[in-house]
Amino acid sequence: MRDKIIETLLDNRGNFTSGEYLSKILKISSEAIEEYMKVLKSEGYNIEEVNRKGYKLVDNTTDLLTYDSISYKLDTKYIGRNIIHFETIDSTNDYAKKVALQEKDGTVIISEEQTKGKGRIGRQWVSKSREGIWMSIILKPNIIPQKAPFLTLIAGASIAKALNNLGVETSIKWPNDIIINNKKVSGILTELSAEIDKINYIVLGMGINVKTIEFSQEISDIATSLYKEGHKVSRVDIVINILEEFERLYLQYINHDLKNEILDICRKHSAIIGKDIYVIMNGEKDLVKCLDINKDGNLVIKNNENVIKEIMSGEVSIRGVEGYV
Ligand code: BTX
Repeated sequence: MRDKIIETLLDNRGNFTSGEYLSKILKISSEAIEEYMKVLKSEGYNIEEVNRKGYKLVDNTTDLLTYDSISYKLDTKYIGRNIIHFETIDSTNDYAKKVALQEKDGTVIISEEQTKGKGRIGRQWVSKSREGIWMSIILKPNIIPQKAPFLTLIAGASIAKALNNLGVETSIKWPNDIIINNKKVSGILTELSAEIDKINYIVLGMGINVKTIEFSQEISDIATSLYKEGHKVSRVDIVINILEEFERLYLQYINHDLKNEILDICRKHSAIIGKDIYVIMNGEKDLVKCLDINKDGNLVIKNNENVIKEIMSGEVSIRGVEGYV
């Protein structure tokens, strides 16, 4: 019933829906409608109520990242068909790992805020309430564990493509950052649970800064958000686009081992191909030239002795010669 009320308000977005109409089509009393409205308001929906006109969803709360707001327009087979939404949580990746075995393949965990958002190798990911998209996708593909790191590239490609669909140009800093204006607008954290020859589950975490205007001093030089760069895009639309793009590219990869479109997006949007970059590995920092991303998704570089090498994603960090990219 709750879902039907939201759906009706969404169908009538921007206009008032009268209580009488709701009680007629949903076949419940106007008192019951009032009770449901109270519940929805307590969940964070901003519902305007005007005597004799009825109820209207105020636009900015159609941007809550709930199952109802997202599933309303989502066109996927199974990625995001089950969404678990929190107002606040420690980390969506940590929660996803706890429930991965019992939840369906393709389940999305999403939270308005993370109190312990994680980056790679124990780093922190700042995830303030309603300022961005903090979500994790639970995946159980029937592929060998060695093929799992490529999923980070698929995630990066789908974020870049999704933002591009919404009119935002980004670049990808291999393997796991999305960049605007030389600053990080999004990061990806892939975690894997596997036996030697079998994946139990993969948790693909994505953080996207959408509405933040002021970043803390520690990250203000390297972080940016869509709003800060002048792109006022709805969080719901971003999530829908990412899940749709991700499912398409992911199915190509796990079902048919097709990587071309993914690699094309990663190369076309690459922030580092053709540039001199620092590769930081095990505390060592080497200046190299970045040549390409190869068919396995590895970075091809030429070191200062002119030797061409392949670097796998994982524990490497990349820095630009003159700053973050
Ligand atoms: P990373 O290790 O590449 O980046 C983390 C570094 O980025 C931090 O050390 C800090 O310098 C900087 N940073 C921290 N917060 C932000 C921010 N909001 N925007 C830009 N830069 C920042 C990248 O790790 C992977 C991040 C994944 C985050 C998602 S959110 C949903 C999921 N749940 C979870 O706990 N993590 C993932």
